[in-house]
Amino acid sequence: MGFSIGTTGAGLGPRGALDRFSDKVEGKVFNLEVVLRLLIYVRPYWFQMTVSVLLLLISSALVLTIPYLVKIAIDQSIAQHDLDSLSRVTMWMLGAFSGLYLTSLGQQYLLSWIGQRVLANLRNEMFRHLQSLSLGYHDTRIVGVTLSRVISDVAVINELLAEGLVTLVGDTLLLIGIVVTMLSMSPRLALLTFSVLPLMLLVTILFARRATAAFRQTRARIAAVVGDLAEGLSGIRVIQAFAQEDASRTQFDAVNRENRDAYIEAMSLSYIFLPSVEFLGMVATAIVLLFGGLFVIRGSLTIGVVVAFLAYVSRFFQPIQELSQLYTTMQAAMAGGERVLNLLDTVPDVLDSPDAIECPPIAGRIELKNVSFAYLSEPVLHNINLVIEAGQTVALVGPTGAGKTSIANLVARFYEAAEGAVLIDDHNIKQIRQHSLRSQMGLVPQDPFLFSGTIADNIRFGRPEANDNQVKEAADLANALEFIEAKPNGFQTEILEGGVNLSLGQRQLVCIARAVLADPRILILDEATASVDTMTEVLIQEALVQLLRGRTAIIIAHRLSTIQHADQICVLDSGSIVEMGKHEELLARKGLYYTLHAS
Ligand code: M5T
Ligand code: MG
Repeated sequence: MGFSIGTTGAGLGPRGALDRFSDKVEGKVFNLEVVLRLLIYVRPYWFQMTVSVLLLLISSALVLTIPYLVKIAIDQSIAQHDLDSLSRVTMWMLGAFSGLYLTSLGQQYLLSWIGQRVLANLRNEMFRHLQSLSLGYHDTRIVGVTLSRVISDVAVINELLAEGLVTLVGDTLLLIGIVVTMLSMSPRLALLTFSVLPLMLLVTILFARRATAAFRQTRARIAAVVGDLAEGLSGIRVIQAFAQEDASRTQFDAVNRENRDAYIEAMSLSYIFLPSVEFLGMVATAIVLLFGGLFVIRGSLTIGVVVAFLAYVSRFFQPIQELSQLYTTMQAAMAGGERVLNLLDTVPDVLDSPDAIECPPIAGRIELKNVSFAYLSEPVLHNINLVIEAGQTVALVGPTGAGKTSIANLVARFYEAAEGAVLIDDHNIKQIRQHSLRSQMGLVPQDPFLFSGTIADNIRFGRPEANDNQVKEAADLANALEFIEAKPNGFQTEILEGGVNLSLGQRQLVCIARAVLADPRILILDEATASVDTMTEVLIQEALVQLLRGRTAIIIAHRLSTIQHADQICVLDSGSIVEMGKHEELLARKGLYYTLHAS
């Protein structure tokens, strides 16, 4: 069953920055479907949950008992000058206090025990799901926003599941209990005390309405802060390079200020509301004192009842405060829950068909048959036909934006071809499990990515069980050995996130070594544009000869010198294959290849 996305929108101002991050799901305070689905995550802990609810019931009952014991102590023991009974009641009271202490302690502990487990499980599941979503999904999402899904949306759901629902049950029971006890002790005084309730109800409703809107604003704006921060940090090089720190700061300052103001507004409502509730509580206390006192003077009520009433009244308003705050928590959790479930419900664009096979070791023949493709709506590849026999090397060349990387993306099945078919060894790529296909494929991407960790870790990435010798051999084959050994820590050199402490050429060499070590049947090498000096280029070329032996390879080259020995050169222009043949043939033809080569 799908989830409807709220149509109310977040009602944000006209700022573009905010719209990018805005909440699309807001509004409902209670969404049964969301709650039921989220409760599934609590189900494994049903036993602990039951115990926790039992403890809650006991502690609520104890809360109710204590003022009653005070009444007995005053009316029966003290008034009757009965020391025995007084000490007995006091013992009871101490027992009740200790019970209350222990039950609330146990209950709180259990709740956070359950809550943190639910939180961690949900985050794990989201992470796993994010991993399974194809690049088509990630391309169109802002990383900061995805982060806030996994971090803050999940946290607010947890707040609801762990504390909210229990508060709801506990506080409601406590309220009912107090009302019933007060009514049974003295209906007259109880009704007089409850005369403040309509006013209280009014204040609460007014608050809840305003607070809903205000807190919604804060959530939309905190997402904007996170999104802006993430973008500002990942783009820090460019920002600094163009000396745009001021502009970037101004923009951050703006979203930050909006967040601050929205928060202050939301909090101010609480600052008005909470003291109002307290004030009404004082009024109720005054009523109890005045009328209770009057009844005592007239002899129609005992002092003990008045004292017990004072205690009940002071307990009465706390659940009301908590419940009205729960209202905003619930709203946030419903919105967060819907967003999280939407994410979990997103089906990857690239899906293995149910009868997809575990791919046997492949020979490595690749065929693209009438393939057309678009990332979003604009077509990028038109009717591509290309056959690469097992063991052959094919070079893709062409001007920037021609679609070379896109062909590689389709062969690696990062995206699904809209029309036509990609075949590997005569299997349609859709009929092969992604995992089994990619484990036989090595990719050196255009922007070589390295993880934080050592150089050795990075080379070993695709084959974690490889020993140090094999790592070294791979580095040697990739011609990376020389630069690695020149580093003071050699293979143990720590690489910073993204590999920023290596040059682009060095990063590419490490990525090539990584691909060598994984020993794939099919190798795709997307050469980084002109990032490599002539020396490194010679190294890479030498490495390639070693690397390609006995494999099928797709080489995307910007320097045509790299690919003169390819079995076939395929020239792309604007998403179509315009020429195909060997180096000499293509030169002789004096077409696009000739022009590219000449330049
Ligand atoms: C071909 C678009 C791009 C271009 C066209 C990789 C990628 C590309 N595109 C997207 O919309 N999303 C993407 O993730 O597709 O791009 P390409 O295949 O990357 O071209 P290329 O590899 O031949 O170019 P280059 O510069 O690497 O030599 O219109 O907008
Ligand atoms: Mg490219």
